[in-house]
Amino acid sequence: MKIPNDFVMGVATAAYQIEGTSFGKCGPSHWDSFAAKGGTFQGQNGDIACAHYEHWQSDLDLIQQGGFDAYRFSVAWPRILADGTGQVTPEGLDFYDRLVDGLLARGIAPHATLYHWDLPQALADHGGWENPDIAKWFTEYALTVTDRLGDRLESIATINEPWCVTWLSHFLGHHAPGKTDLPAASKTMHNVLYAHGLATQAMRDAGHKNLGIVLNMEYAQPASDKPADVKAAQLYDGIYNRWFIEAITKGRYPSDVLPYLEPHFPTSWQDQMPLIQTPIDWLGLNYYTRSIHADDGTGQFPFGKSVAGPLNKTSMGWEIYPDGLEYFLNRLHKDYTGDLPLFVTENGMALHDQISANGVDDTTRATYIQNHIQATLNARKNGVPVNGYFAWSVMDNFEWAFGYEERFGIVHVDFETQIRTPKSSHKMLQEINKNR
Ligand code: IFM
Repeated sequence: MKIPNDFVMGVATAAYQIEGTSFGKCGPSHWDSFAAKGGTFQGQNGDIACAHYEHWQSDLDLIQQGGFDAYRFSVAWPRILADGTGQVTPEGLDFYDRLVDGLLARGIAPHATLYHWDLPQALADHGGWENPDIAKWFTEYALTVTDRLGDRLESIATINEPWCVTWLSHFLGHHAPGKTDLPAASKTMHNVLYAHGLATQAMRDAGHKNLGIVLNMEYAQPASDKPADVKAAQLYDGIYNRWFIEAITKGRYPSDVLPYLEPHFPTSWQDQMPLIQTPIDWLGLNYYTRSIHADDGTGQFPFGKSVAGPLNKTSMGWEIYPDGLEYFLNRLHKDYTGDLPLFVTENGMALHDQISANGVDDTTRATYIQNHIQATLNARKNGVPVNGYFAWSVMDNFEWAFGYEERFGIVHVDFETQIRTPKSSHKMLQEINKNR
């Protein structure tokens, strides 16, 4: 596989999944409470995770040894502002300052995401993403971080995967705060975008460059041609794939989904749409899988349920479908983003890897990654301005509700000893990166 010279090859992680919140002076987040309430596998949490807060230098060495151009990491809001607003924790900013300088010293471009799900518990206690004040709180935090790091960041993303922040966490209940409540979910579906718009504008006014957001998309297909199945898949696509991008690029919400959510919106929501449409400089796409949808027979929104599909699956049961990535890159370019630069900001697969004296043979993951890089390059060949690919993830880590059971890393982590072992997928990427 030949990667164009100007195509960015990167790897990604997120703060709560790797750093270890017991190190440094990190405040509590709603993931700590969600785990304590049994929301995660065996109640596991991010207290220690990969102890990256202590091992960050050797972790950056592993990225450098892989020959990557770029590293996408996230900043932990509770490390910067333990209560979410007000008093800044200098140790938190110092940590990311060292990290960014460490990346630059190794010739790796730092791409920061401001919010990758670790909401300070103090803000969760005030309604979290349901409270319209979240936009103001998030903007204060965004400016605090970028004021310190912005001069050295290659790109800044406001929020990772708004669908997970909102629908997955407040309607499906799978992520913190674990709600299953349509009014709550509806509020968050608007507030998250308003927070993104307000913070983007404030950062741009402060002179920061290369501002974007990271959306996840899932290829949604109906289980059959029956109108009810087709409607279930279409609404899933509307909530998951169209809601956020349509608001950001066109300043409106999809007309098939809006009537179900609008009754629960803040009254002034329409006045906030222009700010939500604040221009961005790039868009990140996280892509993993496709899903199949059937009528759930309840006669109630959102009318559908996911059913198992026939394709090969990851250890999390996610169908492997690289064509979906090419499809979304083409669809984004054609229907929404035009000439806006796109990046695949996450892609990877969960496997129950076995470590032996010979290391970790994860050929299945290596093939998954290669096929998705190829899908990305196909879209680029078709004229889509997709400028990079970031593999998820640098190392095995805390996979949210699945705890440490599911491994996505290209580097194996022994969570007892914190020993890192590069897997064969790391070697494969190293070769690809070397042969450019
Ligand atoms: O681990 C997550 C990441 O935090 C966000 N995107 C999907 C990954 C795999 O589930």
